[in-house]
Amino acid sequence: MGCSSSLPDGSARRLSGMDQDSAVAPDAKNLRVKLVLLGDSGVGKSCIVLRFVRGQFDPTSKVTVGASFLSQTIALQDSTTVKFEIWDTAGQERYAALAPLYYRGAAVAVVVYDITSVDSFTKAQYWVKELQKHGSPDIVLALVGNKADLQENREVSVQDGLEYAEKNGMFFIETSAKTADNINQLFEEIAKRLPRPLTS
Ligand SMILES: Nc1nc2c(ncn2[C@@H]2O[C@H](COP(=O)(O)OP(=O)(O)O)[C@@H](O)[C@H]2O)c(=O)[nH]1
Ligand SMILES: [Mg+2]
Repeated sequence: MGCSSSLPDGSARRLSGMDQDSAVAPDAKNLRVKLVLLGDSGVGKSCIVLRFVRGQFDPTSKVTVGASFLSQTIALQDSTTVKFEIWDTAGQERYAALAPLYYRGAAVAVVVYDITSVDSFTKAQYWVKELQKHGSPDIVLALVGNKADLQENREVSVQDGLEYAEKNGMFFIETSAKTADNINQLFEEIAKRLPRPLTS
């Protein structure tokens, strides 16, 4: 069971290929960025996307089938707009060899773990290393501890997440796709950290 961010009503565009090129578009005021989510299956990646794009949380929805692609635009205080083209996996996270196809050209990678699973935190560190080795050199990396609503089952401390992120030059935040806690903040903070193209 999991969130499906690939909904059949047309707002989620499905693409058959996974190799679309898109870094930051060359317009200083209207940025367009490819954002990928990485992390263990079940940590809540699809739910985070669905919460951000639709404002919904549906714990009973079906598992995503096929790579899905959703977009959401936000406006920053300096009147810049950022259009996130969000790539959600359909479980390709299980196949490490396929991952480079998925994160190629990504301007942003959001590495997600579940605060109730130390194994998922270990897996997140694997993805960070992978992205440092093979991702775009100026990629913006965010580390997200999701399911922050499940405090009583916590296995990964805030401190551990924060320290790891700081050591690796990442932005860190804990979220809950269920309660919507920090979901918009996650994307706003990423938007602020994007490299801006030079204006001519
Ligand atoms: N309590 C809680 N459950 C969550 C949260 N986010 C996702 N889940 C649940 O975790 C499971 C996996 O979520 P999903 O988004 O499919 O994970 P993915 O495999 O990483 O895409 C589902 O049963 C969700 O209902 C959250 O923030 N809090
Ligand atoms: Mg998913």
